Amino acid sequence: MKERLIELKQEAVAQLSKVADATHLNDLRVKYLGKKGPLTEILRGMGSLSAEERPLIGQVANEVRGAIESLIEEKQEHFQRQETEQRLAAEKVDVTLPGRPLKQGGIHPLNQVIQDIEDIFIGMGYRIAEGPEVETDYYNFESLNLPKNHPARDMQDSFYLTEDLLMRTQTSPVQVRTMEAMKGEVPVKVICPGRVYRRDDDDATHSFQFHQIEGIVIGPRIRMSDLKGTLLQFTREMFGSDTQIRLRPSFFPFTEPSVEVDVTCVKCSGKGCRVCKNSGWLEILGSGMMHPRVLEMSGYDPEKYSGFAFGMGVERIAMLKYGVDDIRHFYNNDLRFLGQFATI
Ligand code: 2NL
Repeated sequence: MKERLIELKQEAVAQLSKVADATHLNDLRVKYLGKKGPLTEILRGMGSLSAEERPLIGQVANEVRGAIESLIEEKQEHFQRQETEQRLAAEKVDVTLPGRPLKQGGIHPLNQVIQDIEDIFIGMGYRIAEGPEVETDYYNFESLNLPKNHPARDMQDSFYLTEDLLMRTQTSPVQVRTMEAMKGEVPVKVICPGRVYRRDDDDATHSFQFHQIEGIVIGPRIRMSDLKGTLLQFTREMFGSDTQIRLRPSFFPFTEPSVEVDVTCVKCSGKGCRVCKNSGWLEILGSGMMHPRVLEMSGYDPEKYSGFAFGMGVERIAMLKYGVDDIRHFYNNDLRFLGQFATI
C-alpha cells in the first residue's frame, strides 16, 4: 500500500510538471484528488488495515495528498501570474503617444450666413423670432393683405396640406404672430429667419425649399429713410464698408410703397462684370413701408404707428457673398464643397 502511494505521488508529480495550462491542471486535480480518484479510494480502504499499519499508511497518504495539493497550488499561482502578465502586455497603453486628430465638422454656410445676418441686426437692437413651418392660410396670406384670389395664393405655387394648412411660403407669418403677441406695444424690432417652401422646379437658382430672413420695425413716425439707413448699415456690415445701395420702386401686396434694393456688385464693386451682367448692381432684397391694412389686422393703429419691412433669400446672399453658382451645392452635402467653409 505504501508503495502504491509513493508510485501515485511520483506519477502525479511527473504529470504535473508537464502541465501546460489551467484547464489541464484542473483535469489533473480531479484525477488525483477527486472523489473518484485513487487517493480517496486508498483512504476509503484503510478500514481493512491492521491497527499498526493504519496510522503509518494514514500518514503517508496525507503526505502524498499534501505534496500533490501544494504542487497544484504552485502551478495554479504560476498560471494566474502568467495570465495577468499577458493581459498587462496586451492592454499596454503608451501614454506618450500623440493624440489622434479628430475630424471636426463645421457650420453649414447657410447657417453661417444666417448667424452673420442675425449678429448684424442684433447689433442694431433687433430680437430674433421663430415660428411654425406649417401655417394657416390666415397667417401665411390673409393677414398679409393677400386676398383670396391673389395669384400668389394659387394652389400651383404652394404646398397645401389641407384646404386651410400649407407649408409657409415666406417667414412673414412669424412677424404677424409677433405683432399679435406684442398687443399693439412699440417698438417692434424683430427679424425672422427660417425655412420656406414653394412649388418650383429646382434649377441652379431655384429650390422648392429655401431660407429667408425677414424683418419688421414698428414705431411712431418710422419712415422710408429709416428703412434706407438700416439697409445701408446692414449691407455695409455684410458686404464691406464701401458698399452702396440703390432703391428701385417695386410692388408687394404687404408694403406700400415697395422697393427692391440693389448693392454694388460684390465682385467688381460697380464697374461691371460677368456676375452683375455689366450693370454694376445686384438685387439682394425686397422691402417697403408696412401696408396700413397689415398693421391694422395685427392690432397696430396705422394712424398712430408706421413701420418698415424687408425680406431676403439666404441662399441668394450666400451665393453672392461666396461666389457660389448653383443653389444645389448647399443641399448636396458634398464635403469638398462644405469643407471650404469650415472655420473651426
Ligand atoms: C422678397 C421680399 C419682402 C416683406 C417681405 C413683410 C412682412 C410683414 C409685413 C410687411 Cl409682417 N412685409 N415682409 C416686405 C417686403 C418684401 O420680401 O423678395 N423676399 C425674398
